Amino acid sequence: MKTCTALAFAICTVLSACGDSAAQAPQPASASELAAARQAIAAAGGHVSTGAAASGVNASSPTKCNAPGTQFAEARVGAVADDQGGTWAAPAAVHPGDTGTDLFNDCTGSGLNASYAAQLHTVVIDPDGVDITALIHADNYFELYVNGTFVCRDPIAFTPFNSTACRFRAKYPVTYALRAVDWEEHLGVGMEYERYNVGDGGIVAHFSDGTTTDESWKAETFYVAPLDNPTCMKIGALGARDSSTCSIKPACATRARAATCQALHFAEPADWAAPAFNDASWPAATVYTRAQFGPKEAYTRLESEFGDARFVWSRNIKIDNLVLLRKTVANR
Ligand SMILES: [Ca+2]
Ligand SMILES: [Ca+2]
Ligand SMILES: [Ca+2]
Repeated sequence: MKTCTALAFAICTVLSACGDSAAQAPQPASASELAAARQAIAAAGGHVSTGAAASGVNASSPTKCNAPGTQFAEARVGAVADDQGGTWAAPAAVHPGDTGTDLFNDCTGSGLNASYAAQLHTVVIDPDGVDITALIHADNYFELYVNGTFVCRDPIAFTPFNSTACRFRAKYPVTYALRAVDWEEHLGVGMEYERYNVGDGGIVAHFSDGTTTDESWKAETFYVAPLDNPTCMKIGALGARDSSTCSIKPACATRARAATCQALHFAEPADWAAPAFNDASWPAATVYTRAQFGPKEAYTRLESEFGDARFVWSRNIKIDNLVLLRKTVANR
């Protein structure tokens, strides 16, 4: 049942925002409020693109799986232009470095890898540090940096879902930094499958020094899509981004209208993973329930090894598609 009043019908028709949730939706903002919102986003470094990339290239990820019948989607990266002539990788550029050791990989591996511990090699960051092993499961892609140095990346950037182990030697205080991407098929508009589904993200990580993902981490979003209008993004006093009030089912999220979908892009600071980077303005990571995250076999088969690590992301697990997460541990 549409909830538009006669008076508001014309506005509702234009915005296509009169679904079941429209009763709770705020009144359309005035032109001056929208202009102020756009100005705040631009001042915070936000850039707007519209529509999907025309093409993409493989994201250093498999082009097929060994096992027939696996739900495979190739991870590709496209380029979209913003309204000021800038170009952005969508959903994200991928670090060219080494992949970690498979914990679970039923695409290019043989499923559960019971002998992963014997296959680990150590990335030496600080020669006088301690050896720490990370177990990571991401929906869909991660890169791990420790004390500002790249350690490993996810070998499968899209699907099927997998999990990965990486070992490194680092000295306390240790700054953990995860770069996480909810991958997409329709590059630049944050959607997947023929039905233009708005996919979701999430990541869970356990480190052998007892550090786990939880609300004590910081998490900031750098690519938000799909959006009917980027002015739904709220910018905090210190510049933190909050898309939690943006629709997770925008009207543009259909095959017919996807070309009108917009995206917000923010540049990743070159030193974002470094210990000295100031993440004071970043929001705390949001913890998601098991039901919200929906862990797959790549996690559930290893659940006891992940211990009490929590499923985390930024404040919008649906449309925040590139999320950087950090935590510094003083000592263990
Ligand atoms: Ca993956
Ligand atoms: Ca998404
Ligand atoms: Ca996903």
